[in-house]
Amino acid sequence: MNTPVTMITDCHRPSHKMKRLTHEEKRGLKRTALKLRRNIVRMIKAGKSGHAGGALSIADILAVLYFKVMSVDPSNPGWEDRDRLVLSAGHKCLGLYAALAEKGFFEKSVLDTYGALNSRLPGHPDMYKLPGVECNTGALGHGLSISGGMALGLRLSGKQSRVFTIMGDGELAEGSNWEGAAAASHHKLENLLVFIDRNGLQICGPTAEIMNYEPLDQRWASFGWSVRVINGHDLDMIYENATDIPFEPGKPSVIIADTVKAKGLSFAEGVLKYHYWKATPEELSEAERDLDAIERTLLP
Ligand SMILES: Cc1ncc(C[n+]2csc(CCOP(=O)(O)OP(=O)(O)O)c2C)c(N)n1
Ligand SMILES: [Mg+2]
Repeated sequence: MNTPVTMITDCHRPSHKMKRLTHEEKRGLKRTALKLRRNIVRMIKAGKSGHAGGALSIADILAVLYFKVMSVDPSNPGWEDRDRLVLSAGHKCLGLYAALAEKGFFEKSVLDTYGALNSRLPGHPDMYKLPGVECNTGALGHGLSISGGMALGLRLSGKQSRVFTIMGDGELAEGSNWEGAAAASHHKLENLLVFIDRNGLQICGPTAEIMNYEPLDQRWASFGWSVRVINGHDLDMIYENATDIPFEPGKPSVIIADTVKAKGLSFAEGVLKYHYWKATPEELSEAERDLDAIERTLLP
């Protein structure tokens, strides 16, 4: 592809709009991301298994979005002027549940019902069961088009609200995404920001081997998007770029976030089988030890 790429790698683009985290804000967000990872392990412990890998790889993105970027009100989940988050890769829902619970959309004790019959936390998110879930996802490849519709609707209603969408790199194999990408660019959806969680793995192997869509930056740029590539665990980069949309006037924005699947659990990081973790008691103890070790690095 010969399309010019507007990509900025490890972005620190000088911009009058670009905001920065203070030292204290960053420490707070690190603690929040750790809490999200603890919530994810708590649900796995309750349900004995679940899609942990992809939930853990987006924990830092979710922490920054819910705790520093998005305008949402847990006491009024249907507030018309809220920002929306669409978890297109719905199987990563343990990450979403972890963030919504931490933010106060529901009691944390609900996390312990994961995997139980009639739980409000099903294996894929259900907006009719849980406040804060914006739409039902799980069948990959639908969230981007839904997000585009939301973003267009918000603009037509004169709202300032933004739509944040999280997709998996394996999810990009679904052809419907590329219709959604073309439509978002056609409609110049400046209020739409997509994160691609490029953890390099999908359900049954490396994304590049199962269905290679690289170079992602050029591909998205060729669809008319403004593209940036960042380290998806770098809280500063997530914040600075997520608060800088639209990256270019008249275009939707996409962040390709390089992440590590199952980030935070030393024995599981980048290991395929933790896409869906059937947890043994020993692994759960090890996970807690790993998270305790992270916590010690955050002590004052
Ligand atoms: C339409 C559809 N086809 C297949 C699946 C089964 N499936 C669940 S997760 C997954 C892999 C997704 O990989 P990726 O988007 O990279 O997510 P990750 O877990 O790496 O974060 C697949 C194929 C699905 N959920 N929906
Ligand atoms: Mg993946």
